[in-house]
Amino acid sequence: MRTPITADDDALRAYLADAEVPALLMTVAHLTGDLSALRADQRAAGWLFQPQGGLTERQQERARDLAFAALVRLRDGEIDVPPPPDPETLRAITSWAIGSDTADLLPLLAEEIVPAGADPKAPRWTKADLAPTTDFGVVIVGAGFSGLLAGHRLAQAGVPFVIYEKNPDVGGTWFENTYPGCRVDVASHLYNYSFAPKLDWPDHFCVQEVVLDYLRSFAEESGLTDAIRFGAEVTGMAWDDTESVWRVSTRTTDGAMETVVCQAVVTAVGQLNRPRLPEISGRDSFTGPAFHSAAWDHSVDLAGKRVAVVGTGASAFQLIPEIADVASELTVFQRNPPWLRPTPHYRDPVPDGARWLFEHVPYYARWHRFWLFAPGLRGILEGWIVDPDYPPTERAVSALNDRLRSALLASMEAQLADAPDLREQVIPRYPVGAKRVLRDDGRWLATLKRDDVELVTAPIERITETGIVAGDREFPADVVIYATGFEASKFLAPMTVTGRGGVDLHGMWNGVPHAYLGVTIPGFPNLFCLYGPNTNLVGQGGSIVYFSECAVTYVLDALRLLLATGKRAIEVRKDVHDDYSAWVDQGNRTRAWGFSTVTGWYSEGGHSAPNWPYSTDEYWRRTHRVDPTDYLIT
Ligand code: N01
Repeated sequence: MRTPITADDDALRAYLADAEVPALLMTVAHLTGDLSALRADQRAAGWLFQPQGGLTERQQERARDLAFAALVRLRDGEIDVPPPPDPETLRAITSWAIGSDTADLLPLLAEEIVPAGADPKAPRWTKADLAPTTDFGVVIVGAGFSGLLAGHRLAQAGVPFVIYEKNPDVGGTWFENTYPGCRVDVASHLYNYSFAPKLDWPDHFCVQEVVLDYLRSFAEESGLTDAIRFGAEVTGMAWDDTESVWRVSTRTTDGAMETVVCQAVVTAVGQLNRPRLPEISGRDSFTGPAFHSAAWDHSVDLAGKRVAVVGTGASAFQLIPEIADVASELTVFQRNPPWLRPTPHYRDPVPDGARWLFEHVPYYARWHRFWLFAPGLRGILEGWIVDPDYPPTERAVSALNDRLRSALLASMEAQLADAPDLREQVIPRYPVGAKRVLRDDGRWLATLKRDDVELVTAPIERITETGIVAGDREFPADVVIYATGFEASKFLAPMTVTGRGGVDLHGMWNGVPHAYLGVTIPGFPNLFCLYGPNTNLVGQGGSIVYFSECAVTYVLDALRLLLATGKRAIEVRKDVHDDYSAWVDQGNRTRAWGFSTVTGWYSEGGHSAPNWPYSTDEYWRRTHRVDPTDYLIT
């Protein structure tokens, strides 16, 4: 919550030195109502990728001077804190910031630029208003980011619910992934609920414990903890056509089984939850400790050990630099190298001045969030779109994609000047965006250059009792760590899910999962998925937390519809679902990950089950309200 400004002039100047200047200028225009601050020659032309939007020192100084004057007036009571911007002002400020007209984005943006404490996405109805006597309860599966959010919104609407969580704590992936170096690679200030922003994130990209603490505090403060059954895994659910209820089977950690009856189910089990161990011959013969990155064995002391890590995805990228400092030797087995996006402040703390600004300057945190979010609304997506006339290859899928490649390549080449031999191994041979682009502050390549670290790119042939064989060598190891990712395309596995007429969901999907807006599935009434099929963002800006908010808004609206009509079941029409799925598949086929043949979880077997191929605002628009004509309400 914001606290009043009492700082003297010198302190104000010092705080402003740490500002994100484009966001600061937007704040100044809003606070003062003087849009002349938004001069064409003060625009952040490099807004998509460059620090401070590419503003020169001179431009930044001018902006800080304006901000200083505005903060002094605010502190001295010469101006009041204004209401949120009217549509015209919102359009002027945001269009200026990103260099294109934002008229079509205004309803979405109006939810973003709000006073501290506002929650414009909260349901504006309660069950008590709509259906006070209807027996209606919801089971939520999972107490991670999405499940807690769903619980919070249902509580706001007065709809009874219970959350089943297989772990002994909240957090989901942020509880389970405790490997050294684990941190979020989406900016922390975006990686929280829009209505519960944390203004004092210690780092720009916070470590796992801090994200987990945020979720624990949220659960406590929202009163959700009592509604969570910890240590209880949902093993399956079956729709009862006669009663129009779901029968949900659970198993506790001590083996007790239970079946609960509810009117609706919300699954919030994540896409990246079930670790995938590689199918490599001899894997079980290794006699030393071996574990997956998402099930870290903290009882194993890596100090002085020869450690082998399989994989160079996002998890390996974070843990390898950490364990290189402890292990006596580290061997890294890589199939495909990652593209690296320069992010010099990736491991830096948020400077004191910036924290002060977040906590004291009205709306600054909101404009800063918009600034982080804006690439998802305009800009980034275009870089992944396949241009059939280009023509696309495994080097690049469009001229813009090739320019991105050149920029990332230049940053890598600069780091490889003293290690030319590594070049062949670490420069990807697939288009930028076909796999997750990782945030780079130089530590990755610096680690691979170490004398006690060896990068092996020969394919792994087998695992022995004492090490890993690749190419014509055996690499001895005391410990093997599998940073080999998750069963991202196996949605809702290993639960059994049975819908109308006893249809088995996994059988119906047959390895190709789809859901309308990632949320609803024909034949499976009153079942709602969060972070479901095709809702994973590929660097479009925004965050999965934002997508979950969109999906939860949609789920609540569907429940509103159901309760308001007095009906018992809401089910997406098959034709609507199928048309939508075809549209999403077509989008994915024409993105870098759909085009490229590189391996990875973005696209498997020629189909992308996880990814959303369009813009963030497209998802917002489609999930903002339920169109009743899309559904059968019976
Ligand atoms: O998993 P991955 P991850 N032999 O699937 C390799 C999120 N995340 O856990 O590239 C040899 O990306 C595989 O090789 P290849 C984030 O969304 C977020 O690292 O497929 N190698 C790859 O190198 C991320 O994208 C954060 O050719 C094998 C690696 O293992 C997602 O989680 C942090 C192999 C798997 O990489 C998954 O990341 C961490 C085999 N048989 C993760 N099988 C944040 O910061 C697989 N590989 C928020």
